[in-house]
Amino acid sequence: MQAGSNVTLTLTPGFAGQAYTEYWKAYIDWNRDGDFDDAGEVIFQGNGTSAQTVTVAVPVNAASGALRMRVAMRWDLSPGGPCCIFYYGEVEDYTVYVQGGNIRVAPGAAAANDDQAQQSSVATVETTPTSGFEFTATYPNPVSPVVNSKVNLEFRSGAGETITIRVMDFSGHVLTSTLFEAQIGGNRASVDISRLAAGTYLIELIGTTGRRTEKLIVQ
Ligand SMILES: [Ca+2]
Ligand SMILES: [Ca+2]
Repeated sequence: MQAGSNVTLTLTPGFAGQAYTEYWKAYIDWNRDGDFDDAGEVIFQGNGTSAQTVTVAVPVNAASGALRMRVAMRWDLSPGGPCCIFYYGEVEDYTVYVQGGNIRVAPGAAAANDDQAQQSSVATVETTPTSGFEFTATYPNPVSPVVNSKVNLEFRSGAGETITIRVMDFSGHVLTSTLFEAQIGGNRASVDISRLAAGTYLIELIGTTGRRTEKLIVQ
């Protein structure tokens, strides 16, 4: 999705037998602060027995990179909030990719993101750090080894050199370690996660001028 553009989405209900009236509610965490509560984050509400066509206006100040989209479909009643529990229906999370929005905000800085969204009408550009690294996208994240054996890493590097990419658990145990030839500027690498158990991990980039970690959730 390009920031500032309109994207058309089709939500199609599946029925084992006859069609029922389903109520839909869909969200995108545009500012990537971990909730669907900010202005404009409800992208669709509606109901019907067949497919729903949704026009999504991608905000110009959306965060760039991977964002979470949640689609809830409930029989007979509105699904309520993004974390509502109900019996007849389904909730699915997706990852959408936005380009041309704001510079990606590191997960640890998420709390400040609401404020940043308000001052973000200023155009931003992808920057290359003068040293070390900057993650620009990690996807899919969360990842399921049943579906994807690898996680893609996009990051910017301040140096062209051989770096180490490690996956660690939260106790600091190194589970995998590989070498990667990083270029100055944008890079894309992948990490094999096929043998990781469900849990939360850290992906770490290590070079001579710095290191950077990113949280990875394996489902
Ligand atoms: Ca949000
Ligand atoms: Ca928020």
